[in-house]
Amino acid sequence: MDPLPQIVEWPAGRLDFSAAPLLMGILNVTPDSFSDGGDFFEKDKAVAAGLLMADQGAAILDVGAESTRPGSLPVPADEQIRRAVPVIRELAPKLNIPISIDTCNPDVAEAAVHAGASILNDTTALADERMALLAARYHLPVILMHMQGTPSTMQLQPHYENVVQEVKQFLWQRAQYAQSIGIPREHIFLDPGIGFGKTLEHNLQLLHHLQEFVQLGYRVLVGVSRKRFLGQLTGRDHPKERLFGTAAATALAVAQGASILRVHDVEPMVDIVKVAYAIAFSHITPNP
Ligand code: HH2
Repeated sequence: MDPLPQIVEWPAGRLDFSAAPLLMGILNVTPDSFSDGGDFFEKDKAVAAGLLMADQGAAILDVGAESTRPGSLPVPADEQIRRAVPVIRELAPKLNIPISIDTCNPDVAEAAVHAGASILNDTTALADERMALLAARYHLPVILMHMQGTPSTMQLQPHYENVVQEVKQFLWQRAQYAQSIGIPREHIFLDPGIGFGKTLEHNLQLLHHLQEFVQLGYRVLVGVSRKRFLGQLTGRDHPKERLFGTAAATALAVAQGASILRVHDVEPMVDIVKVAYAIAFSHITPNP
């Protein structure tokens, strides 16, 4: 397969992969996200947090208005729009990095795009055809994530014969589908969906074999930040105590070729990504 271009451009944005993997800063405008629910529920706090993450080195800002933590229920589209759109509308003109919208609802996605978002982060990998058509129509990059089940029940009894093969096959098929409706390969990012219908063992298997996902020929995004499997390994019950666990998993994902790391704590992860990437790929990122 041809190598992917270092610079990925689309009408409303651009990502430069030439120096090092990129950080996606998480901005949850929710009252109930698993680690930062309520922290950025007010618009002004959310905008300030977004600007800070961009300043700290985030290359993408991922705005989400619906928690997908285990056991959570869907948030109606109009409520997601009420939460996310004012924040995106205010942030977009102030940022020189793209905003992604973390939703599987096409109405939310379209409202977010009209407000200034230009990447679709879909935890259901374009299960709703309208998401795919939206991405194709506006030439938007898409993040295709794997999830077994739905957030409300996904952690009850996750089961796979071979988690790595099954998740890889699913993502490959979704990527083929995305390309078949006109989304180019460099606009497709694959994500194994750490914590989405997976036991500790499943998460570790996926992260251990991450390189196999990179070998599918698409860029890979990984979201380990503060997640429960880190608490299971370290005994740290509070998500905000999982910074070092996040750092270890992030560094090892970088070493296996991940291109985008979705994180809450942008500032420390900048250094972690640089060092991990330099060691793994003998690539020195110039300091500004
Ligand atoms: N993880 C979460 C949400 N969205 N999107 C992608 N592509 N990959 C992920 O791993 C991922 C995601 C869960 O984390 P967070 O947004 O912090 O929590 P919540 O869903 O409770 O808002």
